[in-house]
Amino acid sequence: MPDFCGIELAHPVVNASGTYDAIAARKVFGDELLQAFPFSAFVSKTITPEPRTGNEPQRIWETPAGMINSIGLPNKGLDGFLASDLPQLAKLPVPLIVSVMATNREAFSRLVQAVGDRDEVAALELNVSCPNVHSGLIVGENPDETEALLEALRPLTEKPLIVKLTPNVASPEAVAVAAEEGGADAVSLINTLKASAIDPATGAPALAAGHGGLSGPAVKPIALHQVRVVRAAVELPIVGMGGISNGADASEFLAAGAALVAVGTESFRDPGAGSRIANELQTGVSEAPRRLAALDLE
Ligand code: RRO
Repeated sequence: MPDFCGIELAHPVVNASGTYDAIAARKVFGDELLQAFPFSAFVSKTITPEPRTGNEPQRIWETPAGMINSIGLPNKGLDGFLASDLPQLAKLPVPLIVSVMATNREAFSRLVQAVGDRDEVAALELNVSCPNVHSGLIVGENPDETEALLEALRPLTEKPLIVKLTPNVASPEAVAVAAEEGGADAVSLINTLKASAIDPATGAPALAAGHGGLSGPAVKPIALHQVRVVRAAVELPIVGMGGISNGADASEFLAAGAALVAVGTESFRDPGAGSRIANELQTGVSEAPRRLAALDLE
């Protein structure tokens, strides 16, 4: 049984924030979902202080071995989350991690204080790495900003603070060190890689926002590399993610130094991926990786 920042988990597989809507899933699958919840902890979609409608469609575009999203952080805002989503998420049979994001330190503080005060919440993830919100500075791209943010937030709650790192920097390990020095309890990585697609039918950008973030098997080697360099730089536990679609992928992240793994894009294809991957990890048997069979790679 993994112990993650003092939270006991039944297995090491959680969801990547924003990739599994547990409230919608419960409506579709009914209470059966509560008996066979696919993840050992649930990480919420990121919330912001005020409600947001998100970006115009097209917001998702499939790519070879992955997808690009430009969702733009739609959410009910802090008050809507506390009143409407939190009571439903609290019924899930696993610990709840709430992902929060704001564009300045005061608003971040308000979120951390309000969410951290709730008994239903086991830990908070600080999303300092969303590629799809045009707020000027992305805090997580700058080690000094990251450390200063953590120093401001650390005293506001005793709950574990997990910092979600961006892959869109030359040295993610420098940001991880800054998070550790600022008082973070864990880091999670990777968020999505900045990416674009052109719709071949129109010759125009495929996503209404023009660009988005790439996830899925295509990003796995990059994610594994970043987990390795962050592992070498900090003592903090790591939640590793990026293109995990079976138990073999998950075990590579654990071997690279992650304490937990998160499943994101694969849940769009297989909503039960979390339990399948946890089971594959335990048995050591997962489906063979898909290969580029036409290429002679010897
Ligand atoms: O909502 C999004 O567009 C989004 C977020 Br907040 C994030 O952190 N990562 C991502 O790929 N998309």
